[in-house]
Amino acid sequence: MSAIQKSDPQIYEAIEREKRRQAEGIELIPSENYTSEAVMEACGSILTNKYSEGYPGKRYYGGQENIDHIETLAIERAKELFGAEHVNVQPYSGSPANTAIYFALLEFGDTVMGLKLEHGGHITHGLPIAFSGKAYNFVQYGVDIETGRINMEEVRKMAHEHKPKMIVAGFTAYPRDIDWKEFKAIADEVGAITMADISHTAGLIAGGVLESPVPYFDVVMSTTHKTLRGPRGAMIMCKEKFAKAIDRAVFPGLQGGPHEHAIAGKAIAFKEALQPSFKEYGAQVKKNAAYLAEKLMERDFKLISDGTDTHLLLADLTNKGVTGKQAQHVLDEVGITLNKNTIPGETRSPMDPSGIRFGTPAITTRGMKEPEMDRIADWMDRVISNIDDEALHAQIKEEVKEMCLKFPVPGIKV
Ligand code: DSN
Repeated sequence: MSAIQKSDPQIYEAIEREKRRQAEGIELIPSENYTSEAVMEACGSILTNKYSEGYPGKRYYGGQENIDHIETLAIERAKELFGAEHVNVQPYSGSPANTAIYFALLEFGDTVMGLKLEHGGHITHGLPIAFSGKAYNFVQYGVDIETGRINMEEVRKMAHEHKPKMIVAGFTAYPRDIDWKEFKAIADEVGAITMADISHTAGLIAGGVLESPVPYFDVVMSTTHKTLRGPRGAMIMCKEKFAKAIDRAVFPGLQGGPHEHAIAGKAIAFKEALQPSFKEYGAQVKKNAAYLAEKLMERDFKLISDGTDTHLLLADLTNKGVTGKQAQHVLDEVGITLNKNTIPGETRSPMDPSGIRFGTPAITTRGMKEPEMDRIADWMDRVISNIDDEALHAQIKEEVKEMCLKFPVPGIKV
């Protein structure tokens, strides 16, 4: 980083501080991870200089021999990793990818089913104030408030009543595995297109520890930077019959020049995910999350759905007498980062909700296992149960830092 240090000391200092924060703290935000040094090198490479509108072999600019090779490698590796018929690796991120899918396969005003945001969906799954909710007639299903799980009979009933053109099954705050086959069966009963948003679980699916929707669903998209551990960005997989529509919707429908530095990073991440070690990673992410859930429930944490099948946990803190916002703030102070989150049946505002959302992808990348989950559960409990005890917080902050420094973060030398 000597070039940044010379040319822009303010940015340099901020990056150095962020490096320390990442190295010395416990990252529990379930959508975050530590990508490899190889991926970061690609993202910071000279590929950022190139324009390459179009697709491999069909570009609108010259000088594409290397770019075409890189993008083709990314596509081929993604196909192998997920067993997909067609892959588009150009979406800038998850929201543009979802928007491109709707643009490709729906008309404005069409009826679509998606999970409510406050029950674990996403803004692009039909939030009324978002583009998805304004451009399309989203009918939103929820989870059963008692069990915290999706009630597939409810989904079936709604599908038969509303006859959606598309059913979206995708989640940002749902801790349980998804019954893809049942979603597909319901969609077939009403003639709906199936779309899966596996942004959160793609790494676990690639690692073989969660079932994949790819064999069943028409379209499956994912961000590439969460459990998949690649660079920021997204990808769309689909059945061959939708390939042309998806590609046209991404470019020129929605985007201009693809970010080839990020696409090179995606290609590298897909290669990494094809290695046997990635299966071990996926299995440990899941084991760590289940163990953390167990240790927190022993300490009277109320987890939505009483546990997790994935990397993600959602806790209702009402019985602990603190809000999600307070917990996020006080845990931040000791170096444990997670996010406040609404819970199913939320009665508070999204800015100060009842819950917290957290998970194990990033800490598992550092090599943390069950003994560390035990310590994390203990620290979370003591901090949340003593939110005004500054002396305790200072002591825990030191303990957190000491443990973290034993588990290196890729690309950060402390
Ligand atoms: N922002 C992502 C998450 O945190 O889950 C979803 O887009």
